[in-house]
Amino acid sequence: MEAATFTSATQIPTIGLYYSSPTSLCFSDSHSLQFLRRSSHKLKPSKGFSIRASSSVEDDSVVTLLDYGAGNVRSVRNAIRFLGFDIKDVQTPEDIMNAKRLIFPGVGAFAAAMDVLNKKGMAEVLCAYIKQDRPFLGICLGLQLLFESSEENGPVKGLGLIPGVVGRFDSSNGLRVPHIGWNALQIRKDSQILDDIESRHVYFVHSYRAMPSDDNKEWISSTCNYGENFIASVRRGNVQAVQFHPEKSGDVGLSILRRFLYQKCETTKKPPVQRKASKLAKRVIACLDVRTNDNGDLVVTKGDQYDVRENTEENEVRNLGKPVELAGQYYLDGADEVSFLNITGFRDFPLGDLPMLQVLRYTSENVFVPLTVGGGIRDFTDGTGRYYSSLEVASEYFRSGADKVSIGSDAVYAAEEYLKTGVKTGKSSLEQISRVYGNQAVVVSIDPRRVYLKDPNNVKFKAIRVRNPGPNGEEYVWYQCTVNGGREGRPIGAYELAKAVEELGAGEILLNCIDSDGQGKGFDIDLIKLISDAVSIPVIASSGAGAVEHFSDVFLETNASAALAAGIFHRNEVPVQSVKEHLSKEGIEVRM
Ligand code: 1PR
Repeated sequence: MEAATFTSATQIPTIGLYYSSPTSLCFSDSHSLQFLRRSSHKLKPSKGFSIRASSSVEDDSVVTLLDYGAGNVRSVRNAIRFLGFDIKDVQTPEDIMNAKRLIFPGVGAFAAAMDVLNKKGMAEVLCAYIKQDRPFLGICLGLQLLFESSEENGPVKGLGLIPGVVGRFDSSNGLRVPHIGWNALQIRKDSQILDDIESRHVYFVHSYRAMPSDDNKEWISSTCNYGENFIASVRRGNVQAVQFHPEKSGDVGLSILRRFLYQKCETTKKPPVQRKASKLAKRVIACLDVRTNDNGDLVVTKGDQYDVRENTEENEVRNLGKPVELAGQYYLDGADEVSFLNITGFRDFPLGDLPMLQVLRYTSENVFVPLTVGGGIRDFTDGTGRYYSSLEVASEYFRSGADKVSIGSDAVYAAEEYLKTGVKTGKSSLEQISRVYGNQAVVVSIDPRRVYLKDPNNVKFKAIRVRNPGPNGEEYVWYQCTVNGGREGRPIGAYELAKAVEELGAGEILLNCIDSDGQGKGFDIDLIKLISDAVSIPVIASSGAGAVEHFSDVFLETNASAALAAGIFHRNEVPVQSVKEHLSKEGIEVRM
């Protein structure tokens, strides 16, 4: 279908941005600035900028948000505020009926969400609001709840407005579940909010989906293919819902939200662009290892095989920039995700590390792609004897703007225990967090080191023949997991760990390699192939990227879903965009 754009009278520009300070964004082009002045929109100094609704809709510059308190909707709030709207939270069922436009970003599990809606007397009112064809935008679970029921821990009855049952993706044929990443939409009918998408990718993260059928076809505005065609969005009149996350889909996502919020604008046709999204894209992730330097400043650092200190007399911590600033830059450069690893989190208590939480808060105000944070996620008792569960630590990270948390050392201990006893206690940080926030929100970061072997039978862990033999000609290795930033080797291999954490509830694996870290000689293809073939959750290849070809190598030779780099991006050796252009030229689908 053809795309549309806004007429000049109510034109809503595509906004170019640059960072002027760690916490603020500014318009980069005069057109956008002129637009702001012309339509008397205000700049909000503390939040970078904001567009007020234009005078014709000034009274409508409030969005009602149905946040039933089950999890993190901070990103949706940030995106709404970024677009210049104020938020009114639903406190009572009447607030739903009084809404001029309602956004429902469902989070958590289907059953828990229905339970809250029913208990608060909101389910019935929500149905009435939607049946009256009032402006509504459901996001993710906010789409699924419109259906009759879900198989998630069920069957569980939904709102019953759309015929169909929400079921789990079938992973028995090797499909990686959760479906995480940037995928293409097939637009099925006119859907005003999707008019700017054309053939560009949007961000999905979910394990359950609704399927198209004759009974619900009049609702479907787009589908997406992931192993099968599932419903990506629905529309009937003023009621819309999307399975993907517009608040995490970069500028495309913001334009979807903008179109929902500025409904009164007329549209005109826009010529189609050349971008072609057809399937799940391989992701390119920028990683920021963060720690406090010797002056007490939080800096982005970078290790050489995990040694982050300069090789000088002072031996100071390598300083490659400011976390918020760099994260913002990578977002503008086209990174598909940004990861923060608090690399000394294992010895500091993360909730005592307020600057890290502050970094997340500032970053999430202006960066609209997924943010992962890791480091120090574990149960902890502080100096006063107060106990904090790992779930509380993770919750604070989510509240501060993280979409996923990454667990390193604590996942190793949990996997060791599980392999020893064969019992899932449900008490590990991994199990607790994935139970509450879903496994798509939990990444396990593995820090393995090569241990060379002459004979693979000499070890009880999975050993493989590698293409680069060891210092004494050894042809085999096993990959020993480490904890505490590589300081301590543990009696478990990366292969055994990966399989165990998948069973314990990890939704994704961030696969580092200490030997390759910071070397710029390419990813450890043997390791990445081993792990990405062993598990059915997505694997992020990490450590060793030094040139664009290393990214194509890892995607062509392994089943990695994403590739992460740090040093080459921090030192401006290779921009994110060059990596993507190269991958695209090699026929590997990426989000452009
Ligand atoms: O164990 O739960 O507290 O988590 C600590 C986290 O911090 C883990 O995810 C661990 O990987 C990370 N970490 C700990 N120490 C270091 C260090 O470098 N001294 N960083 C560290 C790990 C590895 C990558 C790096 C890639 C790409 N950093 O994330 O960014 O190797 O680098 P490159 O492209 O420059 O080669 P816990």
